[in-house]
Amino acid sequence: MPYEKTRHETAYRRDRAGGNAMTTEDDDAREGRPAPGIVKPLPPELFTEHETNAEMRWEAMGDVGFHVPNERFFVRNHTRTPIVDAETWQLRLHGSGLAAPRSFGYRELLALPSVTRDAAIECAGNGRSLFASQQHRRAEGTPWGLGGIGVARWRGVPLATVLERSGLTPDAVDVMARGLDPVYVTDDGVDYGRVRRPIPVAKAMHDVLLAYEMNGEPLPPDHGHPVRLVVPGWIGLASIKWVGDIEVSAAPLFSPWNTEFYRMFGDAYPPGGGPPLTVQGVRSAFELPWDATLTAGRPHVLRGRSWSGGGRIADVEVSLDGGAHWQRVALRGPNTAAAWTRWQVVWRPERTGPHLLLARATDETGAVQPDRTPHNDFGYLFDAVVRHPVTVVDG
Ligand SMILES: Nc1nc2c(c(=O)[nH]1)N[C@H]1C(S)=C(S)[C@@H](COP(=O)(O)O)O[C@H]1N2
Ligand SMILES: [Mo]
Repeated sequence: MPYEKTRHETAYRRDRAGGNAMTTEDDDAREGRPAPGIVKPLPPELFTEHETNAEMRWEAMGDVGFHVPNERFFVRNHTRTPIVDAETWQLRLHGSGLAAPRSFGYRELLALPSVTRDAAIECAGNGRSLFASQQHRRAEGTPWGLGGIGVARWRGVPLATVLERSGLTPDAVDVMARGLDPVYVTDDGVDYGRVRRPIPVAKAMHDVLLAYEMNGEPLPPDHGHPVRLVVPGWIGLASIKWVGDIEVSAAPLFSPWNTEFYRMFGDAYPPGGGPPLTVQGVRSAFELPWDATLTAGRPHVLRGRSWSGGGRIADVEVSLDGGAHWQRVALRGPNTAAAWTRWQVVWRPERTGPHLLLARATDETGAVQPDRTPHNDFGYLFDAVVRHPVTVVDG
């Protein structure tokens, strides 16, 4: 077992135990709050809480359009949401990949040319609990169902603009944003420092945003106020919230989040682990409760969504009989790369009892959801076709 893995597991244990770096004062301030460190209310009909994190409930998505409203968007915090004053906040850029250090204030950023784009943020651990429930081999970490995803309309400044105005040098290779949330400390006292993770300069220059608006509003505290990265198509971790500084380097950068965490470890992977995770896989979900109850002998409109970090969704097939027969379903509304697309199918169940509903998406690169995801110790990137259980009862 590699050394990194042991430390990683410890970190996750601490994570599940309710975060870290919280003083007694913080604990007091937390009273009456929905989840440790999350500011917004988390009504149980909309969210499932996992310690410092809040998962969106798919069964509550029926009345949600293409964009998930800010108050319904999932939250993934390593520690807790900090309250950052935008007026005094400064974004500091520094490192060997820049001509000289440079700072930007909030108003300065707002005054730069902005872009708006729809993109998903999805946790690399989304679907992790299915390793246990569907593949009978559990994985370490927050037991997300499929609700560790949301799509929003982000507005902000291209990271490329800010890098160029900071004198990006031709030999820059890595760009690492660092959050202003409390440092991540494990039970046994390992201090990982602030949440940070490098991305290659090519990605940083291509389509990454320094976002200050989410669905037309200033970023809410839980989602990175005043400014976060939005890294389209990549694992959610890359989209660092509450950005305080950005290191731009002429040499590769490392942090625990690209060495110990967010890489593949396990028997299907090289002994030292796979490369740092980047692009998200293909996934689908029904907008139904897990173990939903449906009435026999009448039509039900089943709705769902499919998405991929690799591009637009090309095709979605659904099986309403546990995988024996498949039908192509109609895609509805926008179909945006690195966001998602919606679909629906009408089902008129006749037989009462348990049924399994399956949805399988293919993206424009030809990537298709497999029947099984090779296991990895930390349960990242579960992309297998999900077998969604429902029970049909007499009407
Ligand atoms: N500073 C900071 N940025 C962060 C995190 C964090 O804990 N601290 N969590 C990351 C992870 S793992 C995910 S999945 C996304 C979640 O974004 P959301 O909470 O806005 O949904 O934020 C990422 N950015
Ligand atoms: Mo994540």
